[in-house]
Order: sequence, then C-alpha cells, then structure tokens
Amino acid sequence: METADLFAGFAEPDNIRLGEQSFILPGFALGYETALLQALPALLQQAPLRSMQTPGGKLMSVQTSSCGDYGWVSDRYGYRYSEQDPLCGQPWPAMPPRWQQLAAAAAACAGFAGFVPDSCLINRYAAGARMGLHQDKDERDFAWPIVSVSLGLPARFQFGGLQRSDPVKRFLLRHGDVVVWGGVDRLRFHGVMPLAAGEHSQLGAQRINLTFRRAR
Ligand code: MD3
Ligand code: FE
Repeated sequence: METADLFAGFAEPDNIRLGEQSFILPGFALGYETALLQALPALLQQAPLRSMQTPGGKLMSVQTSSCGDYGWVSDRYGYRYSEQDPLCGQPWPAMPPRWQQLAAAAAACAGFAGFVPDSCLINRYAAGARMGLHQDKDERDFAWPIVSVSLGLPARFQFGGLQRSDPVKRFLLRHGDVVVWGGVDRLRFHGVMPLAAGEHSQLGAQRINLTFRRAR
C-alpha cells in the first residue's frame, strides 16, 4: 500500500487548519529532506534560477525555476505554463519521483487523494525578497490542490480570502513545513512578507519554496 493511502482522509493531530480545505503539515517534508536537498543542485544547474519579468515590466524579487512537464513563466505577455524553459528552449528537468511522492502523500493527508503534480515551481527568496498578495489561477483545473514545501530560512506568509481586500492571517513557515490548499480555499489570496536575513544550517542565507501543481 502507498503511504498516501495510509493517510488518506486523515489530518495529523498537530496539523494546522488554515481554512475549510487548507492545512499546514508542520515538518511533513523532513522525512523527504535528503531527496529534496540532493536533487536540487542538478535541477538548478539544468534550469537556473532567474528573476522573471511581470507583465507590468517589473522584475520579481523572488527568483524562479521549474521541474516537471510544465514550468511557470512570466514575461511582458503574461503568466502561463510552458513545456520549455525560455532560457534554453529545452524541456524542464524531470520532477524527481520522490518529490512527486511527497506532494501526493501531503495532498492525501489533506483529503485530496490521487494528486499527481505535473509541475513544480521552485522559488528562491534572498533577504528582502517578497511575494505580493495574489491568487494562483494559471492552472487548468482548480479541483486539484496545490502543495507547497518550505526549505531553509523561515518566512511569514499571508493567508487571505477570495477578495484582495479581505483580511489576512499571518503564519510562519519553517524548514520542512508543507502547506496544502484546495477546494474552497484554492483561490484564496496569499503572499509572502519580505524575508528576514539569517543563516540556515543547510541552505544558508535563503529560503527555497517548492509548489507542486497540476498545470494541465
Ligand atoms: C495559497 N508561493 O509560488 S506557497 C507561489 O512561499 C506562491 O513561495 C509562496 O504563492 C511561497 O504562487 C507561497 C504557500 C501558500 C500558503 C498558503 C496558501 C500558498 C497558499 C493559501 C491559499 C492559497
Ligand atoms: Fe501563489
């Protein structure tokens, strides 16, 4: 039996409920730490982190890359998923199987069985980098959840409502924490406050966030 099946329909006792169908699973990714940290350098060598340009013409403070069948890209023409890395015109690196397993197991924990991500967005935050309030809506089917994995320095993230003007709650995401959000919470506004400077024992002066998505 898959680990995902064992956890299906359950939420760990210490999971934090953000909304009706969204949870923080504290430390869930620690069991996958080796697989996460070992694969990262080769992925980022093949598809380097870069600052994307927004449709408005600004550079994002977060640097991004992707792995999997699709990668999230942004340029003057808008946001979209692409089968090729625009830097080299080649397909994105494959998603490591253990990464995909982690995402599926976390999704199952939050009540979303059968999640098979086809895209993993890799975000890198250096001190001061931030992500403004936004919704994730470039994916084809909002019935699938998104799973996020935080690594390295802790960050304060903002969890809002379905309107930009709705009040936000703030939570600290630490190394190894996983967030799953789907269903009625899938289109909530969210963001990340400017990263505080610091030094993480394994990742140094940065935070890496992985978001697993079903793009198509
Ligand atoms: C969404 N990344 O890449 S993920 C993104 O930490 C993105 O890099 C952030 O938003 C990051 O699109 C945040 C964690 C997260 C947490 C709670 C949410 C995303 C959420 C609640 C609702 C919707
Ligand atoms: Fe997002």
